[in-house]
Amino acid sequence: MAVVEIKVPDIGDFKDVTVIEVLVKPGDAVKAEQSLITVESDKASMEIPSSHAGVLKELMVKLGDKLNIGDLLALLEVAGGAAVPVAATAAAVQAVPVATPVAAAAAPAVAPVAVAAASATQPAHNPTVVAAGLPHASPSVRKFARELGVPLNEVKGTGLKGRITDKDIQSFTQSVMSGAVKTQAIAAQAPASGASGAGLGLLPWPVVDFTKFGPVERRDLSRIKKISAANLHRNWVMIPHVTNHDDADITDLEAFRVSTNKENEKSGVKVTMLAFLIKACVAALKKFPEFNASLDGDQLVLKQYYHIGFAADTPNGLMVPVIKDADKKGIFQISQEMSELAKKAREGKLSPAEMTGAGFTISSLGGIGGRYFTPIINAPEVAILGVCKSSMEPVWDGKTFVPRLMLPLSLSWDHRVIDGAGAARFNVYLGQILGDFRRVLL
Ligand code: CAO
Repeated sequence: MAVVEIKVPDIGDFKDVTVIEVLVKPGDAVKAEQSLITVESDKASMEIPSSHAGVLKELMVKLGDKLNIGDLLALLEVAGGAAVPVAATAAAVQAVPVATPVAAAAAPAVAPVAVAAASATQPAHNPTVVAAGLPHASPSVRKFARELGVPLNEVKGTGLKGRITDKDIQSFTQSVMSGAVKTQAIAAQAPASGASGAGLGLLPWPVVDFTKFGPVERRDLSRIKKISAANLHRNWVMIPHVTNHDDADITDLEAFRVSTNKENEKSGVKVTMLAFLIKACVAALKKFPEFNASLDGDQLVLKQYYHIGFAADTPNGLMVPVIKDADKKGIFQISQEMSELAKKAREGKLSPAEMTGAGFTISSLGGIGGRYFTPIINAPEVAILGVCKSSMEPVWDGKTFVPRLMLPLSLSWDHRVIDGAGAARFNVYLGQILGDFRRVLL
């Protein structure tokens, strides 16, 4: 028997993360890669796995402890002397962003309809409430709460020493549901102007037995889909979105991209249109800084860094890796990093650090098709650019129609921060850069 020290692996930029869950106890048989504890920063919660298989001899951490990379977590007795560790790197850490699968926001992921009236057993959900101390709940209860999008810090625990139980989660959900129904009733009595602004007055979700109409198959949503669904819902409902559509003439840029790829065939790096779009967006963000910002109460936080997220379609759902400091990188480096990050996203190996910090996001469906769409802003960002498939179109040059390669752009923006004129200017400027990249130098 050998004793192995299990330490906190590389968890990216996160410091002083709090232990919110201890998933094992001394004497437990632990498998390699089995989660030992859950830690949480303001951006993500992460399960930290064991690098070895063995029996837990001693646990060095407790709930509420603050941890950093390299801190000792546990001592593990492993069979024989030559146990081969599993790489407990950040990639092995199971990260669950607090907000979208990429973007980070501290608000709990739950539909704002929950702000409505509450039942007597559970207080109304309030997204601004930050509970003092850590909510106590077992891993299975936490999992249950996560699946339902219930913010644990707002649930009153009725178990031993205030622990939250399955029942508490159920009654919280019921209170939210009955709140929605009550709001509907209140809305029905309210003056037509709806001046109070309270509640959404929505109908309850229809409950349908689909088997009455034909055969069906039930499939569980993936973990990522569940998280992104709750976050997308919040972002869609809480942010007053407007989307401006425009076209950019990329005829010359595409010709340049194709010739660059031909010249550099042997380098193994394929220059993508998305890399040019990232660079063009950086230039536009520099000219219109309010697009690279976040709302914090009555203040706008203007970012002086240029980290650009890009949506990646993966078998498990949507992920948004982030190209950090895109202003300091060239097209080749951005293309290479993008292809590495997209590969990691598809393999489910993105670390929390690789998914956080974006100031602006691009969602490109260009490789797939379509004309325009309305992308949902990745809170706490205030704008997102959607890009569709370019196509040859007849464009009037003042004398005649000429064939030009046109790229459809769809910019969604937060009307609390940006107004229509600013958004139109952003798109026009972006189009000018994509039409002639020399403008970046001006
Ligand atoms: N117009 C026309 N063709 C385009 C294009 C555009 N705007 N953008 C890319 N293409 C073409 C490329 O030229 C390439 O063609 P070839 O294979 O002939 O060279 C092909 O589409 C694939 O493009 P790519 O390899 O350059 O990949 P990409 O940079 O377009 O996309 C990534 C990478 C990760 C963004 C993409 O794989 C992806 O996941 N897209 C989906 C994003 C998404 O789901 N967004 C929706 C979010 S909201 O739910």
